[in-house]
Amino acid sequence: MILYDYFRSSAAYRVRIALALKGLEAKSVPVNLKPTINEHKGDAFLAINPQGRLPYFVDDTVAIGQSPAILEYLEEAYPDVPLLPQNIADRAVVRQLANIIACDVHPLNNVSVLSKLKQEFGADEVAVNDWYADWICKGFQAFESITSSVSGSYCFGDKPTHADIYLVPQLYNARRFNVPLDAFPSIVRIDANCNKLAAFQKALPENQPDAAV
Ligand SMILES: N[C@@H](CCC(=O)N[C@@H](CS)C(=O)NCC(=O)O)C(=O)O
Repeated sequence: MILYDYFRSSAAYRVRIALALKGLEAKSVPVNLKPTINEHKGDAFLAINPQGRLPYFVDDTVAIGQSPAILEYLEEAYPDVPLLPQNIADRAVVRQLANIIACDVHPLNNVSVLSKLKQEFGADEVAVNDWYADWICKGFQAFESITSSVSGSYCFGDKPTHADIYLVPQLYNARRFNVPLDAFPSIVRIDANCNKLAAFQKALPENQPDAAV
């Protein structure tokens, strides 16, 4: 297994958590997303993933991008430690939570979106930070409201699911950008519970080999 990764990529962070929870080891191949380096836009990486984004994952004959596709693949190929509930209705709620972040928060706060705001729309640092916080808060308001009624120790009941796997990296980013979290007590409590688990600690950005570079 190979995971093309960058320590600060929150989409790759999701996959690192899922691999660790399932007890799977992937060889990490760092691809530097730093705007001054842009390794993901170079020919070598584009030949691997034409979309030029992380994560990208290889397992035997399977080679795929898009963290939701990778997480669903891992779920089906390695079901021993399930990260979705058994019941169809419960799975749908977990996917609803995951998609609040995957579809409605993260795409608007991506590096390329923030760069375009700065370079083509003249947004300064304050405006960009405001944009970033706004989309996180809108997503977190909905997430907080839904998870408050279905959570136990984790977002859905007492076992980690895809909902936690999407939440924790997004919360990590929210802290990096100093987004106030007082309005989200359930989210903050669940994040603290997740980060007590060795799998979540192993996946932390600061614990990746390229973090020191
Ligand atoms: N929906 C994709 C998003 C992937 C994505 O945009 N990854 C970011 C890093 S978190 C990236 O590679 N950004 C490069 C860019 O925006 O140019 C997924 O979940 O895998």
